[in-house]
Amino acid sequence: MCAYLTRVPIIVVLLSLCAFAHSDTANYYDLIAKPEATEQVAKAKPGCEYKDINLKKYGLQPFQNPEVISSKNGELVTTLSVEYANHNIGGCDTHLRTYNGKMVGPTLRLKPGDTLRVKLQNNMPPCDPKYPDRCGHGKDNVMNTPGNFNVTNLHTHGFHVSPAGNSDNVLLQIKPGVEFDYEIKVPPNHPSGTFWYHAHVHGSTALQVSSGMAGALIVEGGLDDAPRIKDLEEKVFVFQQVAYDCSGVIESYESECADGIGAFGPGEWEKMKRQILINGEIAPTITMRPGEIQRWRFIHAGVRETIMARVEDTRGYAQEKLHEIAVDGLATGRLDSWAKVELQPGYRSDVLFRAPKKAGEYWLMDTETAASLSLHGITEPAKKLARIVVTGNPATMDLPKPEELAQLKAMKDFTAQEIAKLPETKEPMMFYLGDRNDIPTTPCGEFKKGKGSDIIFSVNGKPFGEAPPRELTLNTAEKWTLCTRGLASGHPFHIHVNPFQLARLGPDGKLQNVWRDTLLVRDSRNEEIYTRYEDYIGEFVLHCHILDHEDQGMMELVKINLEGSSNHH
Ligand SMILES: [Cu+2]
Repeated sequence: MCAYLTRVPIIVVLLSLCAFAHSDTANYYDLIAKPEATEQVAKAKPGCEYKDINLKKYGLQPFQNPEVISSKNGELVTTLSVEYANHNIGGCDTHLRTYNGKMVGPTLRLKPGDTLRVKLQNNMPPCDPKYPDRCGHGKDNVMNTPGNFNVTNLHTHGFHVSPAGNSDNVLLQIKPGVEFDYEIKVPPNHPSGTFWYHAHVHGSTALQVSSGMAGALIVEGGLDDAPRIKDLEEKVFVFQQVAYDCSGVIESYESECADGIGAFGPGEWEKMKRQILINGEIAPTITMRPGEIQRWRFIHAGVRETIMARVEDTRGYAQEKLHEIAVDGLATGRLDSWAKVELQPGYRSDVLFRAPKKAGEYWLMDTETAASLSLHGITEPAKKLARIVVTGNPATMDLPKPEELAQLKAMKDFTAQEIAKLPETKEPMMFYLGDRNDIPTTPCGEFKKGKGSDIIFSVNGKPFGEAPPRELTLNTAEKWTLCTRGLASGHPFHIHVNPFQLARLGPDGKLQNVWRDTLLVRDSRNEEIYTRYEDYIGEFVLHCHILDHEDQGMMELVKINLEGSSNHH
């Protein structure tokens, strides 16, 4: 259907519909006409067909952490080159946008108080009016149309740093042939933990991140120095959902492949049968001694689906739990022992894992997510993420003690009394995907589906660029209500610069406080979060971390003003 649409004038609405055109079960499918049966079908490049990947042949190699670049004398100085590279993934010769030609960006490690100096070189092919989606939003250059595919920038996801100038400024656009020096000052009191970086130009975020343009960003200290953690073998897992199409490329939202599979629509990732990669590798093999404990830093750098991480034996029975010590990089001060760790796009989780006592083969699985709980309303079948081989002499190792972790908690919680007194932010944050005529009359109000098909991706009914910035005041704290309304069942909320506190259900079924920078907001439940605006003024964004939703408008500009200079009180 989308290939067919390219023969008629392209308008935003049609592009939006393309993103949904191939789902059988999504609840918004009935808005969309069925594709013509006679559609032209492009032939897959050999090895790039949409079929299961042979793990024995293309995976199971020893687990490898990404290359590490560490700060020295208070500075981390490095270059990230954005360039095409050829890699064979599961038998398919791909040609994808990368950092430094690698399938995963280097891990950047620094300390609180350090300065991150990244020279970002855009070595993509030059802008060319013949390809209007490479340096602009398509032929008519309409905002919130996917585009800017060869334009880039750098976002330090989860960092509490300045969003202005040449710091974590995602409003910058680095064009092909341009290089730019980022200088990101990590404050001396910055929490230690697992963060990540990725490209974030409006229009191309999904396309670039889903090509593998992401890497781990680690602030050292804190948990790293704790007894019973500091000597553990550490692994970084950058989970990637690289959605290369039947030609081994990601160049368009309008696939030329069989049945249109390969664009960013719900269900298409499942139909592509691509593997979730870890640091660019297919199902790597982790070798551990019986009883050995390792520290794993999970980063969901994918854009397509939920990962429910669990360790199983080869018959599918759950094994040792994953003991979570940090959420979105921030030490919780606890050991939360989960049967499954939930990772939505943008989430991080630091876990301790103790290998089973019995030698043998185990698997880190992404267990099935039911349609009712999945991001796109479609069942996500179980997937193998990594093989764990337990072998050798047993190790006797202890998990950290509660008091050792408690003193390392990264953030100071709001007390119940403080929460009771917190003012509500100006208006709730409602993710709305649906017809322009069906927007609830008040944010987070009731949604009634009409018959229209003027689909928008929005915050509070305003696609990005249609609303003035949400203005906030430095050194204040507020309570926010987050909700999802419209045709999709949930969107992961991410806000730059300042993390937020919320109460979640812990593994014991009781509410517990946690600080995050990314949170899935389901339409079945409004979320309440608490946040302080500290240290930094300037403009930045909040958005849905299903990045193709962001690129199509599900993003809002946020502006933090100095005290006394805001205009909304
Ligand atoms: Cu979304």
